[in-house]
Amino acid sequence: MPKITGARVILTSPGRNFVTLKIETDEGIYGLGDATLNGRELAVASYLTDHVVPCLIGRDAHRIEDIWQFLYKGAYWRRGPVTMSAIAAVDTALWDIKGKVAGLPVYQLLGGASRDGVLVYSHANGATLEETIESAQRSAEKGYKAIRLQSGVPGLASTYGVSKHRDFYEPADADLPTENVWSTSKYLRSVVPVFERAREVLGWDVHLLHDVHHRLTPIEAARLGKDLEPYRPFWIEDATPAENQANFRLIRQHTTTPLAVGEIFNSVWDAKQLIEEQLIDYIRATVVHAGGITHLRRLASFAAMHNVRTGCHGATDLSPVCMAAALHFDLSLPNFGIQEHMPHTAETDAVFPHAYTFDQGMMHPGDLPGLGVDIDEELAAKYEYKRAFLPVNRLEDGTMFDW
Ligand code: GCO
Ligand code: MG
Repeated sequence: MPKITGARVILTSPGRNFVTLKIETDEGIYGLGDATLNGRELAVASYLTDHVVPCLIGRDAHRIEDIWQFLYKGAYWRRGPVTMSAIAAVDTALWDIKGKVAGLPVYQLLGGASRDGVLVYSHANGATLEETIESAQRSAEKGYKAIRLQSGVPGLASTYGVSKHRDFYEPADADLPTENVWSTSKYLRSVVPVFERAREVLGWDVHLLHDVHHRLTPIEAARLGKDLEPYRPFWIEDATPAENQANFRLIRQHTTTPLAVGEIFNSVWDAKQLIEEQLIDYIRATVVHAGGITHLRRLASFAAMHNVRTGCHGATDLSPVCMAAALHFDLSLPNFGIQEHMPHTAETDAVFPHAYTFDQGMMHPGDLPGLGVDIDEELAAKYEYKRAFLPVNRLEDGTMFDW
């Protein structure tokens, strides 16, 4: 059995911050886990270093389930993004180790491939409708079969999903939170024309998606879902905040547009009612924020019983270590739906060399033992952690709103 001899947190910022846990064993084999919680990185780093790592030393690295239960039940304070991201990092690193010891890619340990590749969607964005359509065309040219459309809203200076950079979207952009201004009525008027134009230009063979980013009330979301029906969106994402899961009942009563939610969920309990009552079609929780591969598998199995498929979050703040883990999970899962893919910058890819590949709108985790992703520690050390917050959102009259 590989015995855990050490574990440490590596902070690096190749263009954006990443927190990575490296677990070492007496057999010289190590594993990696992503622990990045955007805008709150140091909280997870401290949770790991101060409260988790001391409990890992000397344990059998093969006992993934037992270590998961130890960290979850043993803390007494269950759930929450900080705790669950820390547990996820340990869990992911242990799956990496198990794969390396077995000489098998992690997806083989999860039951083997259920499909040839993983369907991914890109993030197409622009300050105007025309720019968004151009960005979507670039995605289609790259081979994406599914494209999420995010456009600037006429009359609003800036909004979620619209990048300052042509090819990379990075919302955590400031030492103190940037303030955006929001108007639901302006936004609601702006979405349908984007879909209308996208269907004219891109046709009907591509899946189109849209992220509402938790900014509508249930009845507003119901109206948007209904208005978009003629354009057959693949889904609308985070239509309304989901702390109150019953919110989705109202949306469901009014529209056949598929609903996706869950990128900020960290436990199966966050989605229990949503899944049991079949109020959603896709669950978007991901490896790093929802307790690792072990917990996400549990969530996905529960979802499968209720016709809910997965659509894991995959923005740039989820490191290549998380992306690799997600791809192994996606490839193996019977009720996989789709995977988000926002490419990382060349600086990030150089710090995290990886085996996963993209081809014609599909990704594959590769066949290296373990996760197939590494960290170049020397290079990582050159990029010092830099505080970076996500923006906040206010209504035009100054009221604090959902970002
Ligand atoms: C997405 C997300 C992101 C988040 C970001 C927060 O669907 O890709 O909504 O853009 O805002 O990951 O850290
Ligand atoms: Mg989103």
